[in-house]
Amino acid sequence: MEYKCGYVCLVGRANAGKSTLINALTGQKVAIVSPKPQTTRNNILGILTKESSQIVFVDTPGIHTTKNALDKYMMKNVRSALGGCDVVVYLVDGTKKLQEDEKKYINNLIAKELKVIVAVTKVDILNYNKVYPILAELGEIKGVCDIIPISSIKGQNLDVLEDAILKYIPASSEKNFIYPEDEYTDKSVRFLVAEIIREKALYLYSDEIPHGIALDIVKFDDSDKITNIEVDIICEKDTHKSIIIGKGGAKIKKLGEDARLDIEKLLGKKVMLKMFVKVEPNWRNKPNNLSEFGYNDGLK
Ligand SMILES: Nc1nc2c(ncn2[C@@H]2O[C@H](COP(=O)(O)OP(=O)(O)O)[C@@H](O)[C@H]2O)c(=O)[nH]1
Ligand SMILES: [Mg+2]
Repeated sequence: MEYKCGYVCLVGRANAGKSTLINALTGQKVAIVSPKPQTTRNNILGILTKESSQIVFVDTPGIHTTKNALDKYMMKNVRSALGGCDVVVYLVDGTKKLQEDEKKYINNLIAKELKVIVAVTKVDILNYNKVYPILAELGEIKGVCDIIPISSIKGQNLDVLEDAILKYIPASSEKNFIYPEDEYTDKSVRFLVAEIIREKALYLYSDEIPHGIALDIVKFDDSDKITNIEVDIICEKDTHKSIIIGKGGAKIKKLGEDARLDIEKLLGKKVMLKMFVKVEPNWRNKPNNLSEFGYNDGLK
């Protein structure tokens, strides 16, 4: 029997659909998703184990220009993921025009001798006339292994993508899987809980507010029938704090309700969720704050 095991890095611009794809491929919600850029801040592993293969997908923050220390941390995550992978899947948003800098980025990956598969995403909301020119344009890039139109939401062509990936994953006659077969992510339950709250905040608040939020889980008590969780919501300004709380506490109540339902799904238990809003000016530029809120894992 032949076994395959390796790392696959998902990269591409913000909103291309990386996190939605990793969730679709693993069948689990490992990464939060929103229509806003910079939803994903850390590298997140999604592990797909089958009889004879284990593919470890790495979801990365979208490629973007850096404005603060948190942005720089996010771009370090992308570089570090690329360093250790067997295959790169570069996601192109099928609903947008292909940009020159994306072609350049793909060419750079190929120049680094990485195996690059390009996935054109969101084809469920595109007609054939729109997809074809993108495929033709991508086809002109020399050295791309495969170009595959996909829809993560409708599950279209995900099997084709998986087969294409497996072609480039190292094989062995022994089953040397990296992770236990029942594990689907490297992230802790606490991390996933904080991410669920951040996802709900991305939908609930507009403009800069959700981008300036960090979550600090100060209590996580799983010993009772009900899991008790206390979370500090860190924001950058007093004005943001009052928006987060809302008139008479209405907004934060809604945030808590939305998040609690998903956290209960994740834990399979009832949850009591308490949230407090704290102001930490300019935390996105302070190394101490960044590591306190989970955005520092010794990346170079
Ligand atoms: N219609 C459609 N929308 C998608 C698909 N994949 C992602 N999206 C949407 O695109 C937006 C960005 O997705 P996300 O996975 O967060 O992108 P990321 O920034 O690359 O991780 C979200 O609103 C998703 O629901 C897809 O296959 N079809
Ligand atoms: Mg993402």
